[in-house]
Amino acid sequence: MSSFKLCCYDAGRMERTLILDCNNKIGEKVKICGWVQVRRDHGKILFLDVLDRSGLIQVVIPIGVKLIHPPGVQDVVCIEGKVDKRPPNLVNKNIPTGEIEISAEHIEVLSKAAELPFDMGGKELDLQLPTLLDFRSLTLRHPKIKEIFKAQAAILEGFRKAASDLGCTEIVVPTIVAGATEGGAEVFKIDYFDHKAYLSQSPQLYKQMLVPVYERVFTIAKAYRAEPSVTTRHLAEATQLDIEIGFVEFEDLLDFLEEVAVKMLKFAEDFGVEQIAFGKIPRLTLRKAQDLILKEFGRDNRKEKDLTPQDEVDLCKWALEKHKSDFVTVTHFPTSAKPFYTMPDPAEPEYSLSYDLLFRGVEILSGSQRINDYEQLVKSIESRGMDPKNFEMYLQAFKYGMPPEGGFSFGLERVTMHVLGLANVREASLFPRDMERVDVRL
Ligand code: AMO
Repeated sequence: MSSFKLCCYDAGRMERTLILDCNNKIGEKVKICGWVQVRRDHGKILFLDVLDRSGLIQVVIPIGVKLIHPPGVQDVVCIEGKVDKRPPNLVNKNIPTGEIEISAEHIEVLSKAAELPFDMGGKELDLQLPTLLDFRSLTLRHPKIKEIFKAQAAILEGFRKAASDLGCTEIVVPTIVAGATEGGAEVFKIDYFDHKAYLSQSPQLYKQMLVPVYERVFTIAKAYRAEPSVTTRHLAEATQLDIEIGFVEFEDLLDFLEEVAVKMLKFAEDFGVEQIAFGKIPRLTLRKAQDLILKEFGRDNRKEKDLTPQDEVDLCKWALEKHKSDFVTVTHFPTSAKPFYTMPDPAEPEYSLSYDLLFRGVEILSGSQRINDYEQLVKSIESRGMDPKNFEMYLQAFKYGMPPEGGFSFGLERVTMHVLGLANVREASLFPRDMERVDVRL
């Protein structure tokens, strides 16, 4: 006799089987637990699509069984029943459990969900971005949205692997800091007891301080930018994937950054990523890149100190067409446009030993060889109107022996956005912060 009830978790019953493992249990009785994704009422038969961390399965609640409160969408359920093979004409080739279904015998609702503010059952979640973010803890459950952060987890794993392969030690650095690192204006001030402090704009200074300790380091760090503009590519809180390496020359750094980018993204390729063109990555100085923009695209931006967003798009178009590469490396940005720690090119000091990596039309990484000479670094800080006293701890690292060194930083959300072809960087952050939102709209 079948029994159906709405009740609390009953610990004495069967052990849970993961949904995907039901494929190996045809004809057996199982208990699955998960969320009701979709409910279909077909006259007297009720179908539920139930989802757990391993996958989704169709559950059939047979004819003749009356439920007083049939489970609804997003209810958390545990269902006991028999695993049946589906008739050949009802096989669903789109899911790994498409050849089976569960014929329910016992249903517990562990947690009842309130009525949803919108339909979550479709293949796509067709919502405007503000609504998608207003209901973030709910919309993250949708299979299409979940995929984004599975891909992001793979990017993180790929980065960690590539950094470890280079011999880097992982470090964790502070986000409460005494000063701005990347430039004065875009920094959040905080009240720190009776003092002023700042939220870190990047892990830059700390990763450099760790070079004399471990020689090669990496960190995955939060970076805070008080960006006053609302764009599709800027967040107020971003995640940076940083590497810093001692005993290197400029060309080595270019090799390393390209190697890490390729390894990291190859690792993520299996996670819904649009196929990436891994041709040999072209390298251009900023001036060569600007000449190319003039020649190929007819825009004269040779006086600009940086690439414009359209330049980045066009250079990537060119790289894909001519070099079958979704990446381009651009080097030698003007020294005056770069942070104080950037090494000027000894051959031409108004340009620096710096680089950006562009990917599918946007900058996903930047970095440089650093000034490693103590006196030169102090002068560089002073030349930008800053006080070396505010960098005392940082400067110690250079005073007591710092090899030639350099590094780079990827923006995790930008990488995620562009490998998946998302329209807005906010979609690539679990809980994005911008001028208008800290979870809720401000
Ligand atoms: P930079 O400021 O260029 O360099 O940042 C490195 C990378 O971080 C990402 N990023 C952002 N992503 C989203 N929103 C933002 N507001 C944002 N700001 C930066 C970008 C960018 O390429 N310390 C140096 C790196 C170094 O020299 O090693 C730095 O922070 O993808």
